Amino acid sequence: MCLHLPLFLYYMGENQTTLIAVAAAFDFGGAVLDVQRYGAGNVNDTFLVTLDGGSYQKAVLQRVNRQVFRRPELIILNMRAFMDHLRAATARQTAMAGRRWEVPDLIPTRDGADYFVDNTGGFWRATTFIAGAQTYATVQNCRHAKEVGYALGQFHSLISDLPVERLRDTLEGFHITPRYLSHYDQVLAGNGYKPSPEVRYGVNFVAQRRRWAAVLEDAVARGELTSRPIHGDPKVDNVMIDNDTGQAVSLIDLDTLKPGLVHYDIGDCLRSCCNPLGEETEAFDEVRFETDLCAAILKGYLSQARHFLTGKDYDYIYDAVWLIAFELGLRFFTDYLEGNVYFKTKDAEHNLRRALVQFRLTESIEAQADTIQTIIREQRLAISNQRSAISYQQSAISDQLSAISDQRSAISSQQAAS
Ligand code: GN1
Ligand code: MG
Repeated sequence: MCLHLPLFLYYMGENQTTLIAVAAAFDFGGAVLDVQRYGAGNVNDTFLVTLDGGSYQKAVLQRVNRQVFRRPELIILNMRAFMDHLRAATARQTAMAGRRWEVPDLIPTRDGADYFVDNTGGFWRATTFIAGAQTYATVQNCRHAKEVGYALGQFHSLISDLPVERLRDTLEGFHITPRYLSHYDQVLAGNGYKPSPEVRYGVNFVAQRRRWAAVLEDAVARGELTSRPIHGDPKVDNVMIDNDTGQAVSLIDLDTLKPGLVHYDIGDCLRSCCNPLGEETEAFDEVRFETDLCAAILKGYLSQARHFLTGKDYDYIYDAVWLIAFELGLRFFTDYLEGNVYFKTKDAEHNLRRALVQFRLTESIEAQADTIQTIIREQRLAISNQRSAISYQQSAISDQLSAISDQRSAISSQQAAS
């Protein structure tokens, strides 16, 4: 049975009937049985659709937050550009790697469009569900961490030859820390906040570190780092792990796939995965950046990313880890001071608690700066040693080939002479 419900139902709020009616706008090829909230995104609303036969058993339905993404159709354009590029590349690379890798695909509406806008202006899109795999809110162990790193490396590697000009800017200013800082200054100047001890701590915290906020943007201005296609949000929750093999099989949530620095992604992945207590913990004093997890993630990441990273890219990895943790703390803190207008919250203090977690994490990164720098240096050295070993072997092979060719010509001159 297929459900076709009138659009006025959308005005009734977000109940089953409403959601089923929205889902019925998409061409799943089967009847919609159920639509349930899914995942724990801080910005968009995500639902899992269960279907009765047809082309899919399950699908993911999302309502894009239009307060955040002012032009959600750009997200769709980027997803299309990405998928067109990836189809060929994924087939090539997974065949080479001999392992599963999947990309969530857009499911069209019954009218053949890539998205559906409801009567209230809600912007919906549906994507394929990746079966037999799940995401985790926190990293489970070093093996999991290495897989998360692999997923980001695989993603970057697959899009490293997608011309960045083909991607639109879906979220202007995203990860440009100096912009978050000037917004914070404006909010703070508006002084509509309670000067609690936590707020005083946050204000001091930001004041002591603000001079480093432009570290990556300054490197861009000097021409040391350049814009490339990025994921934008490679936190641990966005990496799908195969239930049987424990291997990463997809990096989902493509809303912030756009031009940026790979450092935003590397920093975000590390700040998210090396914090085993997760973003939502309230055990602030126990928040720690785990360097063993950091080493595992980088190992997984570099196994795929080594071929496109430049020397300058390596130079800024530590700064990226520090900066993105600081930046997310600043974003949560600003949102708290502004009255929680950006991130979804459970209560009025939720963003403040999240900010404290990221600030503690930043302090832990600072306290272990030498260890983190050493991990990066050692992995960089191992890759460069492998490169020299390969180039040594290549030159030995080429010497042997020229010796063989010399012998061949000597033999043929002897034959010609006799
Ligand atoms: C937001 O919506 P979600 O959970 O995928 C945010 C990210 C943050 C993340 C922190 C568009 O991602 O930048 O790192 O929360 N996304 C946007 O959990 O701002
Ligand atoms: Mg996201």
